[in-house]
Amino acid sequence: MQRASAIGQTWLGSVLLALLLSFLAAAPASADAGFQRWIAEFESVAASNGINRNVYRAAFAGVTSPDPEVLEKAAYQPEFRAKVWDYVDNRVNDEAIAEGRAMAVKYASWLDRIEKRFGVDRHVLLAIWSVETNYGAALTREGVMKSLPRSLATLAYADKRRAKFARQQLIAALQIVQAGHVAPNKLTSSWAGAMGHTQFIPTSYRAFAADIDGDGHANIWESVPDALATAANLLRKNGWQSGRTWGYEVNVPSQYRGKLERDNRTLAQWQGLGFQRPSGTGFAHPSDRANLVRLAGDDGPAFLMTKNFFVLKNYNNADTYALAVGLLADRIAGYGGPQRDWPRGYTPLSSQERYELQKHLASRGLYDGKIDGKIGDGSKSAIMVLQGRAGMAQDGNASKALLDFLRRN
Ligand SMILES: [Ca+2]
Repeated sequence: MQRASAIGQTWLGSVLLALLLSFLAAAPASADAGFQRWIAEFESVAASNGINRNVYRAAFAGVTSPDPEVLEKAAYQPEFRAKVWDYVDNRVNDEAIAEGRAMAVKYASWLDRIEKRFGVDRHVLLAIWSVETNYGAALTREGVMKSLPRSLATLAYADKRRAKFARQQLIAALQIVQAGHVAPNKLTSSWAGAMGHTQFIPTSYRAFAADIDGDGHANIWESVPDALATAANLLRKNGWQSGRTWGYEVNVPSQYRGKLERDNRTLAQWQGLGFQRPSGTGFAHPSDRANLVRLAGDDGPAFLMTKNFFVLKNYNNADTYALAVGLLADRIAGYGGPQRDWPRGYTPLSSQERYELQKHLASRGLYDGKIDGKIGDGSKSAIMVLQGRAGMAQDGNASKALLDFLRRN
């Protein structure tokens, strides 16, 4: 998602937030006078930004209390520091690849038009759509998308660190409503204000929204073509190089183990140093410049990252994000994955096996989260409890050995 950089939590902040959450939980939902006063007062800020009173009131119709779930999510701190392969495995897997290929067929003619207009590779757009909302599935999943006015007003009112961001995004969102691009009652977003199939925050929507289906509105909430075109426009305006790959895996000559990290050279120069491409992927020109990136050290795959990798980071400023999008795009396009595996230290599971693992954990009463084949904190905690009971090392890994153990016991 397009978002502000992560905001650290202090111990004191967590305590205050916990107190606030318990207060919110205790107070009747309809009786938050402070919040209602905030909404009433912010109307003049909106007015000074050109927002019409009727638009403002329609957007806040029925919003009377902060959303405690928004504050919970804002306060959430991951229990485990995700390893790069956990992050990649959860996003680049057989299910996401198959769905991406199906979507490439379903939206082929729209993707032709989007590629022609913006010059951005269709497989990259499909991969972004997958990573952001699982091809739109997250938009209709209970509790994921919320009222944008309520969510951002909650952050502006009760989350000091995000208040400025929330106020700015709220104004931009109201401008989008006022321009008629979305009805006030359809203005939904993630808890942090990311909207639609490709998760744009309101200011990014205003900068990059594209209407490819030609109805006069960039409807990223309901029109897949508009959402993909908007993502393409963001990449193009940030310097996407048409017809070029984002990067590719290389074999690192032994004398350069642990060396040249992030060095910038042309691909011809890299080749001259002995860096070889082990498998075929997208096109790059020998004069293109690239940085050497190893996200798991010398024991994991190494990549030469070209300009488009860094353009992808405008979407979400994390190497792991851009890598997952790039790898998924390659797989949807029919290329293989990295030849060198991640140094997981265990044999990973297929998507089907991950579902099976979660079902085993649920049937033992250890896991009550969603059976979605994604190994997040909930699944990892459940695995660790199980490992503890079975006298195994509590590494939380969703391994083939663990699944075999569950099948036997
Ligand atoms: Ca449209």
